[in-house]
Amino acid sequence: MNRQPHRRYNPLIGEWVLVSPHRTKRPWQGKEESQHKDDRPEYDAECYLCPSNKRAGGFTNPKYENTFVFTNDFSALLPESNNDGISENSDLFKIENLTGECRVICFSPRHNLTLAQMDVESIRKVVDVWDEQIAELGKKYKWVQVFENRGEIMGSSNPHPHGQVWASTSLPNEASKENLNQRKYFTEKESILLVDYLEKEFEKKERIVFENEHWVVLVPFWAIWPFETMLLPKRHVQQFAQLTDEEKESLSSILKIHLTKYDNLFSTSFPYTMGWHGTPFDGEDNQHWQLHAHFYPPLLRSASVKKFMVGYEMLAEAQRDITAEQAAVKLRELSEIHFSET
Ligand code: H2U
Ligand code: ZN
Repeated sequence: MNRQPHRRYNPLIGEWVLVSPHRTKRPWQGKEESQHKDDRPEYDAECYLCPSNKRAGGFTNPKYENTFVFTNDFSALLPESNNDGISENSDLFKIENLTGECRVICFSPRHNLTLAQMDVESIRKVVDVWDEQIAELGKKYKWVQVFENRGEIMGSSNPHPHGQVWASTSLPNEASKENLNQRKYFTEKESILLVDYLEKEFEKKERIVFENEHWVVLVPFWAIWPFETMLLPKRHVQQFAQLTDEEKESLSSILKIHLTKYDNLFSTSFPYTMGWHGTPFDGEDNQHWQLHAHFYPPLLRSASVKKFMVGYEMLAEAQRDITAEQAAVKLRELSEIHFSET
């Protein structure tokens, strides 16, 4: 299976990925991302997110000491929208109104850190903010998307350590696909898709990267991005609010290790988009849901060569060269000590 082209099915979203392991030997004369030396100061007077600084929206940040959450000054979703004039619901033209909120989460007052470089105690504060934000926004909105866009290559607009949360009255596409597929599996098998999947992965041991008492990081069988991973609790947990204090503590420490390994892969501050998927807040009991985080990093073979989702990917289906198993081996073997400290 490791050499021949094949397709793998992603049961979580109901889509296929083409795997072409024999292609890893092809020469590369394409784009190489320029590498910036990370010489950020601890505090940057020009940064919109540093404590006490003025933001682009005109507001001034408090002199925060741990985390700081504010409403995005350029929110993609708004709590009130008045779209009465443009409602349309025919077969070919549909418009749906939605409301929502977008917030920015500063992970640390220190401009020159990343989650990977923060200590476990400070990462725990970020975990608690995620927890609080999901609980608070979940009271008002059906879907709460916590995420982090890291690195210039991912379009992150600011190097200050931060993430975002967007909440909306309707389920976005990815949430909707995962909801549907997990529900279908639950109805047919009376068990939970990702819980069953994890059990099988523990038997096979081919794609597990790292585990601690409560959590596991693995490269999913159906991964699309070269070093894509999922982070899952070892027991059935539907939503953040169900995590115990101990589980949040060990989540903080597995995050530290996972992100350190990522940085060590190409000795660079590893870019990625990560985010949490838990039950929708739609009033259903949603037994079929299993909480998990996705990590989608774009780098392929070095700190400067990224994978592009173009051509066949845009027109036909996602494709990868290095297999999920090969990626898991690479990640597994990496040190848990950050390269900058050795
Ligand atoms: P990204 O780095 O992932 O783009 O996130 C930064 C967010 O911060 C972005 O959504 C917001 C941008 O709208 N922002 C503010 O709300 N106020 C500012 O002063 C700068 C950036
Ligand atoms: Zn800053």
